[in-house]
Amino acid sequence: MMMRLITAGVIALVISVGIPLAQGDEGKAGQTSVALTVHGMMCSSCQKNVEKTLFKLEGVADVKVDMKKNLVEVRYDGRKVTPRQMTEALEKAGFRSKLPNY
Ligand SMILES: [Cu+2]
Repeated sequence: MMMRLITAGVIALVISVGIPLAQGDEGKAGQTSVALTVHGMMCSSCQKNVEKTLFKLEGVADVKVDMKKNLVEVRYDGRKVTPRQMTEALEKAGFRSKLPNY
């Protein structure tokens, strides 16, 4: 189980579209991003619900929703939260969601 979580985290890191962090950029240390696939967003209220759900997780710094593509890009602190925790929170809120390449 733990191994699975770590593997998922590593994969998400590899796939993440984050710009390489400049060394010494302390405020953003540990930050990376992941693009989750999220289904079931039909209107701006769904979109807000997705944003709210993700921002409730500690370590989530930014959420960008592309409803047409069913994509949600999340910038987060990888030391505090994992993409899997994000998809689990979204599932609980009623949105079918997937990690990249799952
Ligand atoms: Cu809606």
